[in-house]
Amino acid sequence: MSKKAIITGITGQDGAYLAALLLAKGYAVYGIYRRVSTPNFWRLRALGIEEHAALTLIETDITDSSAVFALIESIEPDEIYNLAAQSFVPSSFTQPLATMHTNALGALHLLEAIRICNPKIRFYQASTSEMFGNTGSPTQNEQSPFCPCSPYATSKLYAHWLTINYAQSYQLFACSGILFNHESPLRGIEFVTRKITDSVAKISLGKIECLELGNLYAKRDWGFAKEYVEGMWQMLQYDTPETFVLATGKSYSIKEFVEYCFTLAKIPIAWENSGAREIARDERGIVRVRINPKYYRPSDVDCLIGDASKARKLLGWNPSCDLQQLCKLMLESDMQHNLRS
Ligand code: NAP
Ligand code: F7E
Repeated sequence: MSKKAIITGITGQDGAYLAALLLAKGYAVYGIYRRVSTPNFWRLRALGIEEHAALTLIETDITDSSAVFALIESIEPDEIYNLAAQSFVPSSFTQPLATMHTNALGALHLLEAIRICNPKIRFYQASTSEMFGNTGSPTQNEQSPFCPCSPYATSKLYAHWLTINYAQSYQLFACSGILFNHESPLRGIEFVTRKITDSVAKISLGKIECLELGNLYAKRDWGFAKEYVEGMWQMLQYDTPETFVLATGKSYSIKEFVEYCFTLAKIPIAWENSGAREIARDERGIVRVRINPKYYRPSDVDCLIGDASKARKLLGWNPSCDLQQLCKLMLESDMQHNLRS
């Protein structure tokens, strides 16, 4: 009989890629989405799995503990992947309580339901490199100290420790993946990589003139989402529940990502000025990038570089997509979208 997996956050970037992976492996997948006024299954459609016979979509808000209990009791899953979250860091500063409800209490509801209904269910918690914050260590692995810089990061740290605590206290197979930034053509448009690739595509097609950004000097370790969901699955197949970092080990600034994209689009740019007055002009002198201070955060993480040695050694996880390939993939996809719309 095929294994049954629940994925919370099925309408998000990782939810869609993970669903495609599990369906390809023969799982029966139960995708959890919350009620919204306009259905948002476009990512499942983009991957060609929206109508898959082994995919069942179920409306449940993970902030509702009774609904979460009922869900787990009725599905009787083998594995649960908790990907649902308010995942946009700036919104966590303006909506800290809602962020905490979903990201922290949502995980608690799932772990309690597993503990009470069936402690044999394997549980994956989507933890994040944001928990390291400005940690001070040059690279971050499973032993690095945490120093969260946002309500998002603190809410995720609660869920992370809760996952470890439930594994230790109740012998659950509950494990946590500390994933560094991972992107794709399915990334939400407000995250910086997709905002850049979409805007450069629009500039290249003459649809907009200029891209507005915040902190150009933050550095991130960016990988390809499709390779990261493979690691999530591998963690739940491992012998024991463990924490694993998934990352590429390379870090680039937002400014470097912008430069790669303009180079790929064959629009050479040159930078002028500094601070909030920094701009980039193209060869005709048109301003193509400018700073808008509204995109600055109350506090930001300066530099993240992950060390995924443990996942490479124990899981055999080995991502191959580098930043240049990722930029190309995302820019080409956004060129196609913008040509069609
Ligand atoms: P995403 O695209 O923002 O997807 C988040 C998903 O959570 C969406 O399906 C969203 O539904 C759903 N959701 C939000 N609140 C919910 C609620 N109350 N009940 C049920 N579902 C709810 O995020 P992602 O990039 O795929 O990331 C997946 C997970 O990994 C998240 O937990 C994120 O925090 C974490 N993570 C992401 C990264 C990264 O770089 N992508 C790195 C580390 C960790 P709607 O579509 O209705 O909004
Ligand atoms: O910002 C800077 C911004 O929003 C990256 C989430 O998936 O990854 C993601 O969180 C950096 C920050 O991602 C703009 O200040 C400059 O330093 O793309 P982002 P994030 O905050 O790193 C982690 C691992 C998660 O877990 C999260 O869920 O880019 N930046 N200018 C900007 N960022 C945005 N969004 N927009 C700008 O205009």
